[in-house]
Order: sequence, then C-alpha cells, then structure tokens
Amino acid sequence: MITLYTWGTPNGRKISVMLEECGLEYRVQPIDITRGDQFQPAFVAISPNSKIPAIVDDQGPDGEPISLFESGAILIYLAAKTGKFLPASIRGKYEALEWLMFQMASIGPSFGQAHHFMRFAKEKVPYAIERFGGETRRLYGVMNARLEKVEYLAGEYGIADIATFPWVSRHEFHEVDLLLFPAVKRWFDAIAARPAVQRGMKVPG
Ligand SMILES: N[C@@H](CCC(=O)N[C@@H](CS)C(=O)NCC(=O)O)C(=O)O
Repeated sequence: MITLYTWGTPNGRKISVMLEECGLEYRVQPIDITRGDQFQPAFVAISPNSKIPAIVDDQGPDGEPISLFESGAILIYLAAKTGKFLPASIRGKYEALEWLMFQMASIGPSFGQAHHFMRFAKEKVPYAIERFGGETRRLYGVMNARLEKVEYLAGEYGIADIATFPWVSRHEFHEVDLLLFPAVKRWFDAIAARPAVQRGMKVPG
C-alpha cells in the first residue's frame, strides 16, 4: 500500500493524478499546510524540506518500505514501479525527463510566485506581479510552441503532462486566458477529460 501525504495544491495533485492513472491503491494522509502540519517532526522525517507531496510505499524496490519527497522524484519512481507514463526508449525517456524538469524548475516556481503576488500577498507589489506574471506568460508561449508540434509535452501522454496539468488548471490564479494559447488549450481540454485526472484532482477531498 502507498500512503500519499498531500494537500489540495497543484504539487500534491500531480501525485494523486499519477496514482489514479496507474491504478495503484493508495491512502491519503492530509497535511494541512495552512496550519503548519508540514513542520511536525513525523512528517519532516519523510519530507525533510517540510513540503507536500511525499509518499511512503510499503513495497519499495527491494520489498522494503521506501519514503520519497519532491514531486518529480515521486513521479519518476511511480513510472518505474508500474512501467507506465515514461517511455521505454532511451531517447523518449530523456525527452520526457526534459519536460518534467521544465515543469519542476520553471513552471512550478514561477506560477507559484505569480499566485502569491497576484492573489495572496497582503501588500500589492507591482514589480513582483509584473516579474512573475510576465515570466508565467512567457512560459505559456514556450508550452504553446511545443504543443503546436506534438500532442503532449513529451510526444505521448506521460509524467511531464501529469506534472504540468494541475498548474495550468490554476490559470485563473495567474490570470492567463487559455484562449490566447490555443495549443495549450487543446492539450488542457484533452487531459481534463480523462477520468483518472478528474478523480486525482479532487484529492484530498
Ligand atoms: N519542489 C517541490 C515543491 C513542493 C511545494 O512547494 N509544496 C508546497 C505546496 S504546493 C508546500 O508544501 N508548501 C508548504 C510550505 O511552504 O510551508 C515539489 O515539487 O514537491
């Protein structure tokens, strides 16, 4: 059995979507990051950076329990465990990892800062709104150019899309009109229609 430590945020939902897509059995342990559960010693032992998501898989690669933090590492682990959503060919695998890293290093951090300064910051900071809003729109341009050429970010549907979708689903938070990025909209609608994605996006409920 896999335990998923999560909260209702894009990074958490990457993993619930992946678990649903893989058809793996899992239980959900909510970590309420608004009241500081992420700093409890029992959670820090699993996730040393005090952030969701994290998992514990009772059946690790050697049959022993394994814990993992960082959503990109968890997605790669689950893909290796199931043989799903990461191409078997070496070239295909690196293409998928390239777009997964693009999500982890650029989309997540920039969209996250855009959300903070556009919606949650107590003080309006025009410089920060322009910096992270502008970078977010630029990243949509990168995705749109890619998705004009291929159906999914790494060609076939996989962990790069699963990592990116929950962030794009917050497009209202970062004030981006998907109609301005037609290839991203086509990709987004196709993924939103998948039943496993719909289930995963409701976790933790
Ligand atoms: N790079 C990490 C980022 C995780 C992350 O930022 N998680 C946020 C929620 S989306 C969190 O736990 N925040 C709690 C905090 O910062 O105290 C990953 O992808 O797993």
